[in-house]
Amino acid sequence: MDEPGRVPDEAFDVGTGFDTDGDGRPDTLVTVDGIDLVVAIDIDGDRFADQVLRIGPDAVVREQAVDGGFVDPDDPGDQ
Ligand SMILES: [Ca+2]
Ligand SMILES: [Ca+2]
Repeated sequence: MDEPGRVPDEAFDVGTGFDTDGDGRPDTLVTVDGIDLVVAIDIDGDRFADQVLRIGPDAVVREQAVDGGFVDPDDPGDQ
């Protein structure tokens, strides 16, 4: 089990999500992580989310880095 309140590091599979652009393939997954609403969006059609937005109870939208190539290389997480 993952720790509660924590989104797994692996890519979001949006295959169970919504098809928002009508091309027949799911591209957007909406889920809940603790008190945050998480919206995962697949942009390039490979079924894995390229953009993940977290919307907190304060309605502030935060973009979460996704392991898919556009994570900031200066991410201080390794320090
Ligand atoms: Ca689609
Ligand atoms: Ca993708």
